[in-house]
Amino acid sequence: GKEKWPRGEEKIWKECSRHLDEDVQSITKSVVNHVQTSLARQAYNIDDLGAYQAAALSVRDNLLVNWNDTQLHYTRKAPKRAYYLSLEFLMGRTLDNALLNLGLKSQYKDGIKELGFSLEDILEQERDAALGNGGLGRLAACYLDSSASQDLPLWGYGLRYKYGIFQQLISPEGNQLEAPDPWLDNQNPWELPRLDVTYDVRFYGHAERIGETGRATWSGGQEVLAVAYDVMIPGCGTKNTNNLRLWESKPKRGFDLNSFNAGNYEGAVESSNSAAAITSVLYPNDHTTFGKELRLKQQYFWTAASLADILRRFKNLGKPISEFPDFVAIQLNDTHPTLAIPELMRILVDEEELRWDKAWEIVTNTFFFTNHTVLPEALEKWPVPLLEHLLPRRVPERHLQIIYDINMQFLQAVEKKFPGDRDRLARMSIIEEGVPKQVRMANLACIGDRKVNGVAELHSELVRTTIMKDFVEFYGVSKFANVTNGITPRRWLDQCNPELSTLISKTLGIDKTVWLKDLTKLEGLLAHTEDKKFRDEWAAIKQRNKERLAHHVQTTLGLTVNTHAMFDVQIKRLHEYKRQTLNILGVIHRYLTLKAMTPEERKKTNPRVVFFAGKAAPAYYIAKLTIRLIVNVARVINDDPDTKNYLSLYFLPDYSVSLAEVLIPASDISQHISTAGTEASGTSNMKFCLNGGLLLGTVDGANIEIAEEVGESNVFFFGHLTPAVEDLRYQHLYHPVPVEEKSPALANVLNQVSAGLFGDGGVYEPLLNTIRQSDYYLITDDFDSYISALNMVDEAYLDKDEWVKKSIRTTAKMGKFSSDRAIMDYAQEYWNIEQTPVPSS
Ligand code: KOT
Repeated sequence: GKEKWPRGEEKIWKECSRHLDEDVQSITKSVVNHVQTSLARQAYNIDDLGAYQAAALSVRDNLLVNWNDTQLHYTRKAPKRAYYLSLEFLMGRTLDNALLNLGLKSQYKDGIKELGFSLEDILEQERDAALGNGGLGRLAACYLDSSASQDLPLWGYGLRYKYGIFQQLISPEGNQLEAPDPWLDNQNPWELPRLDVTYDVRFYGHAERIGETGRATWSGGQEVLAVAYDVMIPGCGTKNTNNLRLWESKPKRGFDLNSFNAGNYEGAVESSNSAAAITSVLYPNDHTTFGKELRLKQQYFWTAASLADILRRFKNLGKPISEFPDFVAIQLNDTHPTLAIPELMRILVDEEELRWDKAWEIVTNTFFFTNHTVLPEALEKWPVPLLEHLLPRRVPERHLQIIYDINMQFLQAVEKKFPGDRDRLARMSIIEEGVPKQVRMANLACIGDRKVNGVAELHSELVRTTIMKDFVEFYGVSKFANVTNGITPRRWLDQCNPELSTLISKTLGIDKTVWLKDLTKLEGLLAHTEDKKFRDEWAAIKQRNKERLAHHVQTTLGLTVNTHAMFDVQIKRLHEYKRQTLNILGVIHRYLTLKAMTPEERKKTNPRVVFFAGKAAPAYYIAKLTIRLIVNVARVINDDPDTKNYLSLYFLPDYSVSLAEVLIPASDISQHISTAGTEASGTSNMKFCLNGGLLLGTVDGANIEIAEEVGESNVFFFGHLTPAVEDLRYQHLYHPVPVEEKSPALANVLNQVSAGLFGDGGVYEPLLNTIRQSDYYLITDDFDSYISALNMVDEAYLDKDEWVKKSIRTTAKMGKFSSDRAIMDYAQEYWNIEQTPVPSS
């Protein structure tokens, strides 16, 4: 018979159901309740950390109400869903964002105050969830926020790393040191362990066929369990609360009792350690691939578990498998999850017993692929022997065989279209010949996907004309599109710059939840640029944000920052293509120029404070040397009584999402100065401009589209353009011109560094030689133009009133760069999913 549902009295279930705590009184009650029952503490022994934990648990209870309603609603309505597969989700802190999105910030502020704490202080207790390296991971986090805010049925899938991006320390000599980031040490209130949601994932081993059945048994190798942890993603101004499912690896069977009983204790726990190792740490490399076995294990473990979970959810709908692409769209964040393509083929052919062609049609209608870089060294390739060794061979070498089969069919089609073009076949093949052979993941991702997109107009064009050129000729251009990146204005304006948010709401005369969800409304600010009082308020907020940053530097580093100077900021991963070197050499040039001036002349200059922050990949020697140079230049110039009022320099250690939230609102000018054509998009450029900071940059990535929106007169552009880059590199190789001739100013700077002005010059030779020799990133070509751009910035800054107008105009025109626009673009143009708002009950 049919089971009675709910069990017990429906009335009692309903009456006892939890609702949002919306008044201050029930909020304080729930916080105190968590202090006593969840933390087992009391009023007399609770500190800021405890108060944070209790408040977080109470907010989590509220999130859960919405999360449950949302998941139930999605299940009942059964809309098509999208899944965002990303190895990185750089979330930062959660409490403040949850309060904003639940609309409970002021109530919690009051409630916390009644209990004797300040909300600002307890927010500071939270550790960042730093499960990402930089732009790619932060983009994934912004997209989750926007998907919930736009009521889109989207889940994220990633890994629950025990250790996030390393903590950066700076040694007395100025070297970067790395320490682990044990972010889960004081329990994470934002995740729900789903210890019952598990999947088996197998590595290594081999298969034997059972008789004539075609089925196979698997033996040997390693069996690992994927356990789900769910992270709630609240939307702004909506009940919709999406899910981020992170997998943790565990040994399948605890440990091996046989070895244990035989007295081999170490052997008994060894395999259990190796299972746990899979999700133990985020790889800290950005824009490089290392071919490490553990990284490949992470990728397979995560894609296999995610696909199994997605398939199980689809099967609950009771639809035929042929309708899979009508209910499921999967976005691959770069090539890292590309093994999902052969894995889905394996499931469809081996387990669902579909014919190859039918399975391939499903696969190529399900997946979508975003490329985030055209730098050749960042394109993933895996050695065939490594794949062969690692993947479970249920039927001998199943995944590789599938990859080979995909490749064969594809190359036959290419041959048909371009008969006899062997070079083309070699370039387009998934397998790169060589010793060893390698699997080109971007080729596989392109072939197995519905659409490929870049992340800004210029970048998407470069994808079409460089790395995917052959594929455009084969498939036609419509498969290759653009979705310019975006950022969430909730975190990157309202949370990080609450005063500016309040001023904007007041000036526009609308509630913030309205313009935060339709960012083009910011254009309304343009009508107020001539209002002196408004401009003064605007400038005063920038000033207070500078003071907040100065206070942060004072309390963390013990250094006093001149808040009357212009704040000039470059914060991002350290990489040669991002050209922090250009910036630091420019600082040295400015220092030398100031030194050569009389005291009277110096007084007429524009005082400047330069901030750097960013991590270098632990094995990236040149990037680490750049940090060392910055730190040592800072030491010298901050101490020089002749110049220190006019120029100072800070390297802020351990850059993070939370540090960005303090730095960005305080910037007058920020630098995005990559060699043209190398920065796919950049997203911090958008964050600075949204907060009224002006942009100094090259004609690259999203800088171009920002300038299109705010007008070229409001940005400072310099440097060679993308089409010139290839030529210049050619000249460097075949017609080298000494730096002395190209830029005497730069030559002088390099010589001063060599000569030891900032300590042992010899240390920096390898870095200086990258510039003197091949200069792949065109420092010598762009230096003079960079210096003139800096001078233009100074000149513009001296006209304070005009500067503030530029600042307002910049913020006003940033509507395009909301991640809400970007996520709706993916939803409509790619995934074909619909907004599915949860009715407010
Ligand atoms: C890292 C490793 C391999 C391939 C690509 C990457 C990568 C690219 N990591 N971060 N990116 C950045 O992605 C951002 C979001 O799209 C862009 O704004 C930025 O320009 C990329 O450098």
